[in-house]
Amino acid sequence: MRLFISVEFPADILAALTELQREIRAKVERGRFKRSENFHLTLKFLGETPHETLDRLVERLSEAAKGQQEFSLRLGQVGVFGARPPIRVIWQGLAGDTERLYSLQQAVEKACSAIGFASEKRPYSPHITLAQDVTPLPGKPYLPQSLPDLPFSVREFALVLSEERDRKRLYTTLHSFSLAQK
Ligand code: 2AM
Repeated sequence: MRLFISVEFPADILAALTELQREIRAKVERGRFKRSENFHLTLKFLGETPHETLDRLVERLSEAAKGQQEFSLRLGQVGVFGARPPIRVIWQGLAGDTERLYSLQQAVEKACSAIGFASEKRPYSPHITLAQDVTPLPGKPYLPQSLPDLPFSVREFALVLSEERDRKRLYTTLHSFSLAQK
């Protein structure tokens, strides 16, 4: 099973991300645009995982969640990875209580490495992928200029199954983990 761990968004954030994606789409020649129901913030990518690891993983993640408090985020800057066309990723960044986000990511990382998942070597770079392999129009700015100021609460995170079905990427939440209340 191909798995990852992520934070999911409320409907107003999904709508704002969809609107940003629509704006970008209208300003570029082409690109791959993530389906809006698939927007999420990855905390850890686990990759192919044996079924028998699932119980231990859920147990460790439940413990990690209990030690982390709910917090608030909002949408931050839009940026790119791999700026030379075709642009590898256009992403939406996060602002707000990012200290707690980093703390949560580290707790998740620790829980996973305790049961044998390889630790991520690269520094955590929280982002929401909006588009990939984007060819911009020559001389035309493609990043949105203004951003909605929408705070949202992070009260849980999810263990997600990633599958390819009918040539579409399908994400299914297998388990949600509630954070400690403030
Ligand atoms: P991305 O948004 O930058 O593509 C499911 O694939 C999620 O795990 C995506 O959000 C993806 O990030 C993230 N991810 C992190 N490392 C990955 C990897 N090595 N392969 C695929 N996805 C990865």
